[in-house]
Amino acid sequence: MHDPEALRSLHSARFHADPEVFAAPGRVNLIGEHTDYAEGFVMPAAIDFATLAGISPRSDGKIVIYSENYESERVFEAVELPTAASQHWSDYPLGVLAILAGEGHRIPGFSLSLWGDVPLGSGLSSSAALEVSTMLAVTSLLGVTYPGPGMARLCQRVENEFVGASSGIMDQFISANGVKDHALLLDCRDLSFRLAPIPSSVTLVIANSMVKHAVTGGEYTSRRAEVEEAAAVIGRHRPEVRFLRDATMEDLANYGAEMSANALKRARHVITENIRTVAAADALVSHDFAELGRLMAEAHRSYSQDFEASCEECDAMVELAQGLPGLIGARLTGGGFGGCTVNLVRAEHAAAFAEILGDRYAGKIGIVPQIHICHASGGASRVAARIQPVR
Ligand code: GAF
Repeated sequence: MHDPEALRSLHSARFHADPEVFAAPGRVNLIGEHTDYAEGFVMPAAIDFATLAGISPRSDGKIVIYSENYESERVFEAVELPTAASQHWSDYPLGVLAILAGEGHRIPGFSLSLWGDVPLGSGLSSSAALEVSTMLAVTSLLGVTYPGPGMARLCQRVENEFVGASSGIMDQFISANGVKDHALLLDCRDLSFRLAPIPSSVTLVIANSMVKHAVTGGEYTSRRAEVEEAAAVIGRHRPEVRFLRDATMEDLANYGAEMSANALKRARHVITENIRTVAAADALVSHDFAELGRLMAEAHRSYSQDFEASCEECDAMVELAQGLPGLIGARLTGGGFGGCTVNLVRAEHAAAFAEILGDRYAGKIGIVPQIHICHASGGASRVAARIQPVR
């Protein structure tokens, strides 16, 4: 992660004020894809890529937001903030302000600097990191504290209500509540979770196919609609089933013929994925890596064939990892249609694994991938306090 002191210096030089600095991580999901909005299970870990947000108050009633990544600044009157998205990077911080204003907070003037190293559009939740870091910074300025799960819900509302992406709770939850050296088995129904330690002998190797993915795009939304269609069909017969979390394979055998062919396949993925995700947490906790790898392989097949959310490049990245020394399990991670694969790899083999996988992928696909050796990190926090009085 970038040095918070560097963001502090940048902020001080730009705004002549000393900021408090907050960080929120991106995430990788080990297993449990498109299950969060079906009130099911996911098992993500926060990673050591993050967005940093530096904030200091202003007395002129303006809100000035600077992104170092985009080298772009936007200026607003605190009393006249935009109420709709404009397909701009600033939608995420502005969405945070809109949701907080809707919660009854009066938003004062401030300067905000943002910098992040979560690769954009790679399925590693750069947008959740941006929302959560901004949320922490602004609530700290307001003198308000939200518990981690509540903050995650507010940030999910930024996506759903302001940005216009119909995403679930996973990304914001893990960014706000991640625990160093652990994955979280999260129950997306009540947000309870169980910690699954990732032993130091196991490394997260994240391989970026370099195919861009977008949650705001049509594919994510249409998959979600198909999942909901399947739940609605089952619910006509069993009204207690409102989400696929409560559906079974027997329901699909009984009522699948009443669904569109796509809804049936999507439902098969979600129902089996929930079972695999809980089993994978047990396998990780009990160090049964053979079983964990088997479940990840099955999850990838289901995600690719039933959910049809992979692509040729990501399938190749998973395929090319097979048989490499140290591999425990590999699958496409995140919202799908591009982005990254997650590879659980024995630590002593991680560097060689990354190199060989990169070469194999470049040779086959003709694109040089970015491959990151990551560790499970802690969730969002304040990383630097204000040290000088504000001028
Ligand atoms: C994206 C969404 F933002 C998450 O809520 C989740 O649905 C994921 O895709 C798929 O598991 O990251």
